[in-house]
Amino acid sequence: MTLSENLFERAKQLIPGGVNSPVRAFRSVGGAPFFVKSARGATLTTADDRELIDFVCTWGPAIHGHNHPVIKAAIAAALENGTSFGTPNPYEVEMAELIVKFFPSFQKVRMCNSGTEATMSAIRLARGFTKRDKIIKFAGCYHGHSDSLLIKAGSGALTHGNPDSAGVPASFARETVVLPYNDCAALDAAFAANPGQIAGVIIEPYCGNVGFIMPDAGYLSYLREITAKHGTILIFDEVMTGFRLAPGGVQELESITPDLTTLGKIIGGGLPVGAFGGRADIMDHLAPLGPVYQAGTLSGNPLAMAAGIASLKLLTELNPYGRLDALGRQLREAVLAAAQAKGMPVQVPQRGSMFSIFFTDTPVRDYTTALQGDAKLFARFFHACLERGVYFAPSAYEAGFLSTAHAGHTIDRACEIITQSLREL
Ligand code: KE4
Repeated sequence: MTLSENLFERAKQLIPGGVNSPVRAFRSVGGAPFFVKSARGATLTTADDRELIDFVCTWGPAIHGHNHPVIKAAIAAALENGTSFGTPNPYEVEMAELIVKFFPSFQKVRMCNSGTEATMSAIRLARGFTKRDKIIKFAGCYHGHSDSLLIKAGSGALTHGNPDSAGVPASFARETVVLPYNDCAALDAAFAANPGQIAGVIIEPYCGNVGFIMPDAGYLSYLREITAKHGTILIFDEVMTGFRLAPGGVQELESITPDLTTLGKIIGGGLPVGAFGGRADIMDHLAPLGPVYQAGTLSGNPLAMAAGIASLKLLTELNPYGRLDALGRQLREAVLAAAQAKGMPVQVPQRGSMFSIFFTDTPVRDYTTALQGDAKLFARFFHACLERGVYFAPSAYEAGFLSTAHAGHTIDRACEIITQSLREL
């Protein structure tokens, strides 16, 4: 028995499924998860000393690679002064100023501890501000695990075949209208059927939780137009895409100004952080100024803030986005070439350092077409790569991520392994 196998057996005795987050359990790709004891750059080292080239990047935060010395030093320096004060601290102010600098749509921002908290709070704020109850989300988009949003959700919920989680009261689910992504007619119909009732629309402007899916030209501007027309709050969930695809996220790439935005992952530099923000007239409805309550013991935690500030400052210093896109294109070309050499249908949507691999000949543009991908073939591909030292997300419905640490020999080696794996599938 390997150390990972032993750890997994022990974990399963005490932790449901042996994991603290379902998608880690390998249930949709088969086999048992490995346990990681350390990570550095683009590499994970398992409990059994296997080195893996990592295309999950802890689900997005590790844009500079794992355990970056600058981020590590920032955490160590903050640690000298303590771990948590439960009072305002200087780091929170610096983080707020950095976020507002990168995201012009942010007039005010509130820190929290996860992407789930950020989206849950943004939805509550939209409801409190508009005094309406209904929200719109999109099939396959995943916004964390708060009740109103676990309806036709992506990521682990979709991976495990329960996009509509048990335990969500029907009364809650009724207030969530689920629409197909990339469908303007569906938006028209939903607003016509619920006049003056839609508090907010929450969307992953580029989807990263049903695989990686980008919007049709004009879709996001139509969404902005129709929400403004109906006094509905437009929430861009950029927990994954914020600072990942551009300093100012998708809203910078697409020149769209949402009313609220949620952030997470990269802004924590690998420590637990979430944030939400946007129009001041909406944000000022939050306690202690207004009637919408939201709070958190560790919100603005000094260690997490220090790590996130270091991560964001590194992005400013390095401006890695062109290089990350080149890495993404290199990986995309390798997959396309190897699959085409076998006459294997494959789609590899990619933008910057985000991508996914769908085994289908149908272009993937929403939840329905994503599900047409051959998940069984993906599982075989996943294990063929893992055996050779490349780790993709253990699900056909996740995005892959690259970091600046993948450059050079690492991406070349990974492309060789991917090519070999596809050839021998
Ligand atoms: P967290 O609560 O997991 O920090 O963030 C929830 C969330 C919100 N919005 C978007 C767009 C997200 O991608 C996420 C979380 N992403 C998943 C990966 N697809 C987290 C991995 C996991 O659930 O273990």
